Amino acid sequence: MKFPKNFVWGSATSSYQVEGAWNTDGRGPSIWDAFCQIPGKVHNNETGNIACDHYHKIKEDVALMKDMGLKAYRFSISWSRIMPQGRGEVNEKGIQFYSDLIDELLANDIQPWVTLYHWDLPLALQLEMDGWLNKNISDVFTDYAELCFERFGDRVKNWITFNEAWVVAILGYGQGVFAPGRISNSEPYLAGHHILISHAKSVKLYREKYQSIQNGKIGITNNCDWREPLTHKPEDKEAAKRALEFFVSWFADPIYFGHYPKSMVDRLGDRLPKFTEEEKQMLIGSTDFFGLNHYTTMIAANADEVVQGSVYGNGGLSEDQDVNLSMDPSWELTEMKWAVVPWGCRKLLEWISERYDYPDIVITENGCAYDDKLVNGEVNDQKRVEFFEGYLNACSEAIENGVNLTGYFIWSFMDNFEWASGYDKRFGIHYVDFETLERTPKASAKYLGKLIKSLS
Ligand code: PNW
Repeated sequence: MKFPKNFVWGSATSSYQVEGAWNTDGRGPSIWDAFCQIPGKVHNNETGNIACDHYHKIKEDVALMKDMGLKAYRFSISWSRIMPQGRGEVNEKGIQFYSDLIDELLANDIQPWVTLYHWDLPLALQLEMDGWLNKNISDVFTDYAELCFERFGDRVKNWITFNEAWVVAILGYGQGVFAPGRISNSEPYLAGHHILISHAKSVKLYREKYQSIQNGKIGITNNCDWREPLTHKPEDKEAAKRALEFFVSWFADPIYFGHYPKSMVDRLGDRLPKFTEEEKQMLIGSTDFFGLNHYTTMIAANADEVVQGSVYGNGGLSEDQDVNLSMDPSWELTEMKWAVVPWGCRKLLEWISERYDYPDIVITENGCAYDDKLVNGEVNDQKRVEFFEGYLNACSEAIENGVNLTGYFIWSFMDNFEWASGYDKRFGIHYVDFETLERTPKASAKYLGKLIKSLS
């Protein structure tokens, strides 16, 4: 494996998944606090009330990062922890928590990579203005972003506005399996549109007011699986391309080209909103890097009649794409039933590079869930070790083939609240005992630690 000298080796978490302390020190509720209260929405009706109690364990957790030789930690800010109502009043105790975390990271030579929105919208904004369905949310989000730039930007040099707008739109507003639990075939496109505008506005503000003084970078993270055509027939190749467009180009085309992909415009009619000329100009070039979360691969075929697939992993609203998805039965599956296909990662990196003219790409999440067990104080997650070996080899090949991959973040630093799956699915490279909250490095953490040290 070969990686550039200053490659960013990191690991990631998100606020609601790890912090806990849901009502501590003045934090306001988010839509995930509310969603977890609805019986049946989350596995065993679990919540993020305590999660990993990261809120009270930052010294311990940063020490574990340091042990592994990680160069960067990607975490997200809980909007309602620092602005309990989403706007107006600022909660200084919440600010203090993130400020302390940032200082602790820097004291240990670990770069903070901060995501502003990883799905935990302040509940007040859902109730008062209908969340991402209201166009005015872009100004509310930009005020929140400014508070973060103001308070943390002296020390934070890497910002990510949004994590996975696709998940918010499709799982939150299309299929209703994530907060706010809405089911619709048009709201996903409206919510996604407002997220894009919110992204562009906050980037504009950062660039005009903060970037020249603070010298940071700002971008957005989108998620995408690879779609491999079922056959060499042109219609299947088109179908695979269309599936990728409905997945990642939905959000990346506006940011690189100022408009949605033609395949979406053609199929969605009035359900796909339009950007004004001003919004287009604001969107074009509004990211300093291509943030990518990648987990799996599926096979795509042209469809005259669409078979309704699984809830997860369909990209776009499946009925809008005319694509049928399937998996090769020989592929190994993780506990999420996501297939392990390292070459899909390489092909996706190459596809993105070609379409968007070789941008700097940062993999801001890659990882897998397995049914880990703590035995005599150790977790032997050999499958996860092989997963990372495979995907990192694929990344190294992509770099050799001309992809400008500049960083890689392991999802996740530790087992945590895996959204609708609760604590049942373990993605961590550190095992968390959710009774005692004790952390144990898994075999994968040891393997990755050695690898990072040998490569950097
Ligand atoms: C990402 N899908 O979520 C998130 O950024 C993390 O918070 C999460 O824990 C991780 O991946 C593992 O799930 C996704 O349905 C959720 O394709 C669902 C999908 C993709 C990513």
